[in-house]
Amino acid sequence: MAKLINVSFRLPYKLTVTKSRLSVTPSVGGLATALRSYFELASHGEFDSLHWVGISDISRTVFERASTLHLVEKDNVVMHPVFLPTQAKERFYDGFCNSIIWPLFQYFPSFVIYKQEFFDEYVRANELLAAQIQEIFEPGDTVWVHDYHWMLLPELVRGRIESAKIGFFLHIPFPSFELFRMLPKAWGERIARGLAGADVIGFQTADFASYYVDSLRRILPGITFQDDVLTVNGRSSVVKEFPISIDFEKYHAIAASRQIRSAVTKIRHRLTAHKLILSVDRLDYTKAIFSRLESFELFLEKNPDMREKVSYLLLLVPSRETILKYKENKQNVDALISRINGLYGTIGWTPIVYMYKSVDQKRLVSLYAAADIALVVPARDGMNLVAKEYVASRPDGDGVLILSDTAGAAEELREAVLVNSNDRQEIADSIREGLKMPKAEQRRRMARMQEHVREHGVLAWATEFLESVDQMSGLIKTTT
Ligand code: ADQ
Repeated sequence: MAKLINVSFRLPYKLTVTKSRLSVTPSVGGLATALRSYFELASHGEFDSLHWVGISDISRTVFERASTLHLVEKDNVVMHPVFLPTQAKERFYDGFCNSIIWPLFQYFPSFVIYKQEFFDEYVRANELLAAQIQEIFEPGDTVWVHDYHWMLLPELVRGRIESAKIGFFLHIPFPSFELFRMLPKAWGERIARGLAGADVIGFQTADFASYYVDSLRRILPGITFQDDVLTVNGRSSVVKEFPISIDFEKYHAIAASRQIRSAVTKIRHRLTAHKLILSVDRLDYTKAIFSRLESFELFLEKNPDMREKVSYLLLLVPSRETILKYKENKQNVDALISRINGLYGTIGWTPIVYMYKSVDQKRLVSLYAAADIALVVPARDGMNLVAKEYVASRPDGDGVLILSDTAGAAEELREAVLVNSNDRQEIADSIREGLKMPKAEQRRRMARMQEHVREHGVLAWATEFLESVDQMSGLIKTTT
């Protein structure tokens, strides 16, 4: 009875307690969405059950008042919530994860707040998870660790269970050594070694994989790397790219449904402007919303003939609102939207339609399907699933994707209109180009992107990753 034990910061379902009753609702976010799709699609391969370890949204006291069990089961996923006291969670999550690793790995080094107590809490949280995994682990199980919150876990789990099959996947970029070396030496070493405890260390792109190997080489003497196999102290791991994806068919089918087609007609009818540009993001400084708005403003300034003929729908989901940089970013974005709308708006036309909330999947797909252009121009992104979701949600094969060349997705979606996220002039010109692009050209580009996303969906992603973990750990066992 082999289990797949997934580990991520968040559980795939959000736990809340109202009137002493525990309720369990799906979480929003790239990883949760992608993995839920995988488990809906797959017959779970060799696994009999899927377990998930992550940090609880509610405190231990509140949880225990509502549930007598230590785990929660929903849609065949057995969740093991781990509880962190408020201060520990702040230092670990807001602190080390999101005020150190997130900005550094996404090339915002001046946003990093270096504090030893953040790192200490990061170590403690990783140790706590390792203990939890050991408790539920049985021989034959596979542990799949996700993302930058748990970079010490592979080594910690390996230390407790030598024979465990362990995979690690990093959803965000791994930076070049020049950035990585900005971490205090002891922290960098722990992280680099921590990852090397896995049988497979997966990245979104081949560049990120090579940056990791390069950093490790400069930190630890005597490592070797050949044909994607890294060897540290006689122990081998596969290091390579596994670009994450989406459930193409699901988005495509929703977009083609009668319900969504009629929703699209309504959206277009309501917008007085003829053309619709859409952005969908978490409100995060790495998504470069501010400079995107400036680019749109530049477009309006340079193209007076297009005013009142285009609306820009900005759908932002609230994110990490307790962190100062996020609060500042939101204030700046809000102020810029009102300035642009105040300057260019008319009685019948609001240039930027701003929604600051999460919407459900059908609503999201109806917006993708209604948009002439998806403007996806983050400063840095490990992958960016929004770009792939837009491509999948175009059943008639038209639409224009404007995409940053610094998003991982740009490695695969080469037929998008690729731009530099800092080049406002280039983005403004691309908007004009996109609005004028003949349908035949749109279809030619979209067809190739759809073919790629269809063939490289989330099921293939997870299957290839898990098969690679299985092969690698088998190889290690037979050679030792
Ligand atoms: P994120 O930075 O969260 O993920 P992204 O890949 O764009 O970025 O995923 C966001 C997800 O949230 C998408 O599925 C999108 O549909 C959804 N979403 C965004 N805004 C929404 C809204 N207002 N309402 C509803 N849903 C919304 C991290 C990395 C990425 C990487 C993913 C997956 O930063 O680079 O692609 O993990 O590995």
